[in-house]
Amino acid sequence: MIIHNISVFSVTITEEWQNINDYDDKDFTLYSLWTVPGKSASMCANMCARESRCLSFTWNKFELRCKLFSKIFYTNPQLTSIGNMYFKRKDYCTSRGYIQTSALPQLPVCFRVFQSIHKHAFSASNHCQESSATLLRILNLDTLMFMGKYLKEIQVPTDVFIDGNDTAMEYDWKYSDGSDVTYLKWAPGEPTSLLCQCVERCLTLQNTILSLPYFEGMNNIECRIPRPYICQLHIYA
Ligand SMILES: [Ca+2]
Repeated sequence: MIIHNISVFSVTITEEWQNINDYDDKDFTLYSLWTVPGKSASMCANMCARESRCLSFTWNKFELRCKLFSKIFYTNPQLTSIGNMYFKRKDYCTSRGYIQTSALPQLPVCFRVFQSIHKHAFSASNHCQESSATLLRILNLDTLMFMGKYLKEIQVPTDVFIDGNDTAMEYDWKYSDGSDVTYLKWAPGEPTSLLCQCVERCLTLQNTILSLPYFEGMNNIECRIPRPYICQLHIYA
């Protein structure tokens, strides 16, 4: 893969060229914001920089057109499109105060732990949404293990809220937008509410047991008790 640097007028767009001659932007239609004529990559960059939803774009040097997208793509170049140069916003995750994992092994995760501010589950979810984020959605074992290790490193002393609740129907876990939770990896003995004899309808990463550092998976827990929480920006596709 040949990576070139290219100068664009906007400082918020990465000058990154990802083997673009082979890039097929038809794969990205789902996240397309709009398609407009553009005489240069710089013109596209300036349009993208003025639109907060725009995270990346392609410029087709033969058709002289810009396609703007609401995601940053991690995909393999295809052989079906000629002349597309792909650009993405530079360090978008970290510039927002978030942390970007490496690919895990699919897409990176852009997350931020709010450790000192404790909120109850729905207030935490609202706080994430103020930044166009959601509570963290863990989609696979790699992400779960990464987050467990990270929470240990920063010494979070209690369970932390992630996205998911079964408030509508017990054991029918939904994300905050109402869609199905697709991956659940319970800590041993969970989900249960035997210890607290209470109603536990919100999802956490279990981080301590009897005040001892511990990590083994997810826990259902009371929604109304303020806790640390993790937000996630869904910027990769
Ligand atoms: Ca529980």
